[in-house]
Amino acid sequence: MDGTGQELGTLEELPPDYVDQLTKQYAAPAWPSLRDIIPYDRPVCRTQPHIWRYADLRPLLMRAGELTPMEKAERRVLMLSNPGLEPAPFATAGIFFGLQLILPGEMAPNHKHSPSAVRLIVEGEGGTTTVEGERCPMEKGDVILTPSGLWHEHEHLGAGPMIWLDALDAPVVVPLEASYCVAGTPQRPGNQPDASQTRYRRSGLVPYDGLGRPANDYPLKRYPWVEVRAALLDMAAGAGSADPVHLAYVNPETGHECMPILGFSAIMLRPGEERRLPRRSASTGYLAVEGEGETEIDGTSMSWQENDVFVGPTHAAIRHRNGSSKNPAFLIQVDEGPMQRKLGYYEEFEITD
Ligand code: 1HN
Repeated sequence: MDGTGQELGTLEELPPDYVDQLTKQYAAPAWPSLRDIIPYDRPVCRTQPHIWRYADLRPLLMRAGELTPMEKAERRVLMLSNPGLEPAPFATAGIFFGLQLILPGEMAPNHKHSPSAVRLIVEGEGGTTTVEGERCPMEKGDVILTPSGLWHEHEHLGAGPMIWLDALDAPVVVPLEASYCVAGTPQRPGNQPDASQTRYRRSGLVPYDGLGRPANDYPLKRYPWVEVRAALLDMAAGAGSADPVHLAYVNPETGHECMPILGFSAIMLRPGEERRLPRRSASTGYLAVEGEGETEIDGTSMSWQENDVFVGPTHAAIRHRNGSSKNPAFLIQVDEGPMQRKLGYYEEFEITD
């Protein structure tokens, strides 16, 4: 039954010879499958609420380090594949998540590609990602941008494994048949600190020499977690107890989201805090940077700990709970908000019940 109370015509009701002729012309009537394209009231989602626990995945990633040398991998990544989207190796309909490992002394060679990638650092010390000659140290919780078309390579001169979560917009770029990669020769990074420590040291201040010029697309590649965490704690101290403590990663020159397709933001849940979110048109992924808690997505409850990754579909009802009554918990959120806002279909729905 249709939402108007009207039954739409089916393929079976049409004369078989007519359907045959259409098929031969590679054409088809829309009305028998119209509701597959535009279902009433909310999309039909294949993406399922799902959690990948770090305790389960870390040993498997370390094993990949033993099984597959870097020369055989180019990028040693385990793809987090949503059970509802198989065989596509995507975490949600719009987000690719992969856990990447490099070991001491290894290098992931220089390349660039049309999908954009963002690194959310999970574990380790002494690794760097070099983006267009800017060497970015990788520290736990850091967010590092490697936007579409920019050269990037990873190197690990420290001790112990270096592990991070890759967030790519590949589920958007691949089906649109626009995904490809170019291999490069090693970069020659300068030895000066990255822009978060120099030109964009503090929000509200931008280099004077940029005034009046067109804004740079990616002036800041690295957002150090120590700064983000401190900003969240200070925001919480100044906020009303019911206000969300939630900061978006933006381009410091424009104030716009830091990436064009995927959005990145950091959430602090106060000790004991429980928060129900308005349903939103974007799908969502989370990395638990610190703490423990429980998140319910469309009725599926998932308890998480540090470094776990969990996701939900578009239009989902989401509720977070900090499992500790003593300590704050911190999540990094990923969604397709920037793309949906640009295309004009981003929505938030009021909580009605
Ligand atoms: C890629 O190029 C990287 O550059 C990481 O580190 C993960 C997953 C799929 C395709 C390309 C990287 C990737 C990737």
